[in-house]
Amino acid sequence: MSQSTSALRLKNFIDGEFLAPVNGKYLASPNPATEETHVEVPLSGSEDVANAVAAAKRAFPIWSALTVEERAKYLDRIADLIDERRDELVHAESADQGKPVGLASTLDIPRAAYNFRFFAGIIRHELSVAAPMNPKSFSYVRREPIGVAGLISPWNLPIYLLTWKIAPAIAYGNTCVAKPSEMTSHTAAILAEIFVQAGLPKGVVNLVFGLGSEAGQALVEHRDVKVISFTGGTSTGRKIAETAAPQLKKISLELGGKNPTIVMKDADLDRHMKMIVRSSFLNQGEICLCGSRIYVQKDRFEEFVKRFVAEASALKVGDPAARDTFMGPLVSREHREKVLGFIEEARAQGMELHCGGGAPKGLERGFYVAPTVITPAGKNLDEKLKGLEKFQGSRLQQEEVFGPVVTITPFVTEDDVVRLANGTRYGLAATIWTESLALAHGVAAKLDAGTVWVNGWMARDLRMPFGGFKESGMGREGQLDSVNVFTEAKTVNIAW
Ligand code: TXE
Repeated sequence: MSQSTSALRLKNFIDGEFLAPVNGKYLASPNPATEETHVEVPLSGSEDVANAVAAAKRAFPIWSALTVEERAKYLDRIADLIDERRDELVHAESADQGKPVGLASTLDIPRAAYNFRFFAGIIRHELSVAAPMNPKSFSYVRREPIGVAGLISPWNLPIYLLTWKIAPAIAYGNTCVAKPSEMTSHTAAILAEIFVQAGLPKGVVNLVFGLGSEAGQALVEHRDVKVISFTGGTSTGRKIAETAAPQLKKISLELGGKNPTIVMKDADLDRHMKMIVRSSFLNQGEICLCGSRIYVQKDRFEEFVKRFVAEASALKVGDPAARDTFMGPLVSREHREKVLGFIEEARAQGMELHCGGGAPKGLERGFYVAPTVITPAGKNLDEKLKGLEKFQGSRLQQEEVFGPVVTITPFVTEDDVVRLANGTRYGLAATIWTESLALAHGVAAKLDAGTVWVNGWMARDLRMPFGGFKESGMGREGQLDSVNVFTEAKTVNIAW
């Protein structure tokens, strides 16, 4: 905690006003590349949350009574303003999170604008179900907004994921209180200015900054918050579910992943290697969809490891403000320690480290970790195959590292790889790399994963359901699914 005067001090956004937290306390949030304080984040408490929820509750009757077209126009205006302030948002996101500006300008910020445009389009075109029951009656479905939505988002894709929640929540007529991650709140504060510029009625979106255990917990506990949409770690998701359950509050949870990348022996590596590497290390591996367990059919294992390590070692790691940087620093010192802890444990267990393992040379300042590739213990392929079960049970193969660390494991048959791929408590995403259509369909059908990509990665079609199997989440979001999260369905039957 600090009270330094040079860093920008953020304010909560409640009822259209920019307000200091009631307790006057702030958290210093560092720039991960320089370790210097980048912004000071309000350490809001339950009073701030209560004020924000009350404002959202007051705004609800007016906002929910607007026509679809009126609400869609606000969303379009917000999207246009995000585009207009794109450079400012890119630099704020990069300095706050550590992601390279090249990525923020091509992925995070355009997607934030698109989230609003997408849901504006959806509500304009959405139809509801109606069906005749007999010659003298028919039924139809009304989709009604729920009220105040609580939106809790993480630090890895800060504005991208925050807007993925705000846009559908308000598109469907709800008002909301959002709590961004305490580690990356800067772009959310700029978004609040955009809401004012767009003329969004006060109280429709409120932003309360602070710790998960305080502001986040208070938001989930609040009785007037009728639905919670959360993206973050699995253990936090479990805590939120426990808090929400006694109130029977609606929740949607997008949680962690330990995603398998399945490389069959017929994979076209000349075409796809760059994408496989990208899927492992984009955003420093801090994307819940990154592949972190690569399984390669044994015939191609040695070749694959060699080519993958060469590509990974050549990635440009460094200053996230430089245009040609591929990987910046990790989000925080604590997270870097956690990631390095996994690598140390792997070393201690005799696993083979092929590259990375610590900060790249010359990048001792900042929370950098070089792209790291690990294979099972053993001098050759046969020894590695023998130790497979033990390797599969290791913490490195079972827990989400959420950093630039991947394992490469050989496998023999299709059945083996399906068993290994499904052998964790997670089930968010998977990729399959093969030239065989039959194999692709067959393996995709057997995987425990909310999304399976074949010969590609991160192609996000927002109309499709997004979410996880097993402990990777509860519920889905996306075109037909966000409507379920953010509305109640009411069936009306009319007889005459
Ligand atoms: O996330 P948290 P953390 C994974 C990743 C990472 C781990 C922990 O493995 O190492 O989770 O990261 C708020 N009530 N992912 O600790 O705590 C918190 O303030 C209400 C995967 O940073 O889950 C923040 O706004 N809210 C992931 C949000 O929850 C609470 C992205 C997420 O933080 C709360 C991030 C509480 N009791 C981490 N406690 C993904 N799936 O993309 C915390 N929060």
